[in-house]
Amino acid sequence: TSNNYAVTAEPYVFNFSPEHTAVIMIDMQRDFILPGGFGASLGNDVDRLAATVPVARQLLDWCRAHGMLVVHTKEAHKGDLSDCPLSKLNRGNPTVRIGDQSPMGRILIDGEEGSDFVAELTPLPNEVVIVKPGKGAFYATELGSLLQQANITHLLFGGVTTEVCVQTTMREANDRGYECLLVEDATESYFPEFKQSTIDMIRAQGGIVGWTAPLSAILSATK
Ligand code: TIU
Repeated sequence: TSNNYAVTAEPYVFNFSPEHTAVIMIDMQRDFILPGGFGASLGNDVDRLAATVPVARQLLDWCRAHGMLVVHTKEAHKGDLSDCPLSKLNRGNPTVRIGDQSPMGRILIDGEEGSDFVAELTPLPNEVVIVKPGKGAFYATELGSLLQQANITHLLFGGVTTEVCVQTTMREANDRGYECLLVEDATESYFPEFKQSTIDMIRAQGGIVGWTAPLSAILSATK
């Protein structure tokens, strides 16, 4: 099928067909967005990220209404930490480390309260959840084979944080041949200048990593 939707995007128009497009919502977890979790333990002001939640929800709802494949990722480790490299566990000087107890259970451990998605972005029963040990969603996960089996060629991205897990995953996807668009107001960073730089570098050089556009451009995409 032809790419029958046209989105006004940077650096130029992004064409896609919902049938061959997935939305990938990156790591909209309490551990990054709410106080007392992993993001806060690294010294970040997590309040910045909350504003992106309703926008991310609108993106998901548009994609759901258009029958698209919906993928949610979560950065989370096994309880025994066997999938967490020591380099990641020991990095920096956080107040609490991955696996330690927090007000939302053990930090960044799959199944714990903090590792779960914020309420507004709870996956529907028919949607895909990818648990990933790294920043990129392709590393050590089934995402690549799943997208291949579903005949996906195009990806829309939202989630947190823009320059860490979102950018890493978008670069991984770009190298695998996917046409990628980042929804600018459905993503956020603890550092506003890093978000803007990431958007700038993705769409520089004729779209070296992909496209970016605000949610309004998706909602008003022309057929
Ligand atoms: N620290 C930071 O900005 N992000 C992460 O550690 N993970 C994600 O981006 N999900």
